[in-house]
Amino acid sequence: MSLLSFERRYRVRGGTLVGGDLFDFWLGPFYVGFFGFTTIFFTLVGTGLILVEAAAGPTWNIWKINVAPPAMEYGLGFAPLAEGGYWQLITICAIGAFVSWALRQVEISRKLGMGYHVPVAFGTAVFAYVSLVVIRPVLLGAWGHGFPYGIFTHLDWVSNIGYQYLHFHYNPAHMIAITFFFTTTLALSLHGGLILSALNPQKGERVKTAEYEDSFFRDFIGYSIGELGIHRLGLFLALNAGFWSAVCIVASGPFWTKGWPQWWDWWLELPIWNI
Ligand code: 07D
Ligand code: 07D
Ligand code: U10
Repeated sequence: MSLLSFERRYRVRGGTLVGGDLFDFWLGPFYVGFFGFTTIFFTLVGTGLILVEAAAGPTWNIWKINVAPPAMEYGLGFAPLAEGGYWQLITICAIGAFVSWALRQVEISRKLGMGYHVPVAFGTAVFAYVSLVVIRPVLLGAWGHGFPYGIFTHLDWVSNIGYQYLHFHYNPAHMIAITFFFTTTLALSLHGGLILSALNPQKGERVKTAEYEDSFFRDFIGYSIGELGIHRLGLFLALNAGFWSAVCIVASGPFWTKGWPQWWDWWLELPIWNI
């Protein structure tokens, strides 16, 4: 069935969470839905606010534009627009747009009678973002702990926060997150490589079946996780990468204020060394 005739068959009403039939239509290839409108709304307003702040700032250089969060003195209150208020409004728009995007994925999944795996996966990225600009700042008592919106300034923030804890690589949750990121890449490269090697043969060769794919890994490492299994594993690895990232940054400050190398002193303090 070609993609176009498939779309005609499945572009049917229903599955919406909000708005009933009102927003239940497509514009070109895009499903709109209530959350399509809210995505566009928050994106336009948020991007507009970045442009307003940029217009007031010293540069239009895309790498250097910066929208800074309020100074620490404002705590968890509202700041005047030019002193971090824009950052606060942009953060609201960003969360509005990201959550709308996830809910639009939910509506599309419902329409097609599919699982919610994609929105759950995107939800983990949104959670990581919210941990940086809401959860950690609230736990520390000031919006000023959020990261600034600028291509290079957000890198400066990551570096500065890293060195505030002396050596961020000693943060155990950061280690776990990094290991999951690296393992995700390893898994994707093995999976991408295996599928291409089987399904995209040289001219004149036959396409190979799943049995070949299984046999490759059985011959190679003695075990094949299987067709469904590799996708479960991939999702598990990627979700954990985002989740442990959120843990590593929320831990820094609210739950651990010294340098991360000192965290490992628990090892030296184990009672077994004192007997
Ligand atoms: C490939 C999907 C496409 C998405 C892209 C990003 C914008 C921003 C905004 C001018 C994989 C589009 C970018 C809309 C323009 C303004 C105001 C996704 C793909 C191409 N970062 N970060 C980048 C964001 C944080 C860090 C690049 C966003 C944390 C480091 C891009 C967020 C920390 C490095 C970018 C965010 C952090 C980067 C490439 C939000 C820890 C780099 C991103 C909303 C997570 C790299 C100059 C990419 C770079 C980079 C965007 C958050 C660290 C500009 C939107 C605070 C160390 N980040 N980032 O490919 O080259 O993602 O920076 O949380 O080295 Mg970042
Ligand atoms: C937050 C992005 C969410 C994005 C969303 C979507 C749009 C739309 C539109 C394209 C989480 C945005 C979409 C805007 C675009 C169109 C059309 C993703 C987010 C919702 N670190 N470190 C991490 C490594 C060091 C430090 C995470 C490695 C140093 C701090 C990850 C190294 C010091 C923080 C990671 C390394 C340091 C981190 C980031 C190596 C600095 C964080 C991934 C090899 C001196 C951050 C939650 C992530 C974190 C974080 C990896 C080094 C500091 C595990 C591999 C030693 C302060 N580091 N790091 O979180 O945990 O993605 O954030 O050296 O805050 Mg680190
Ligand atoms: C995977 C897979 C698989 C596949 C796949 C894929 C994973 C085996 C079957 C998918 C993978 C790929 C295609 C590979 C490449 C992907 C990446 C590397 C990931 C990164 C992706 C990108 C960088 C691309 C990003 C592009 C995006 C996000 C699209 C941008 C589009 C839009 C902004 C439009 C979105 C549409 C919406 C929100 C709804 C419809 C709206 C419109 C059409 C606009 C019109 C507007 C309105 C109607 C609203 C009007 C506005 C209002 C009311 C607000 C007004 C307010 C004011 C203030 C003015 O495993 O299987 O193969 O392919």
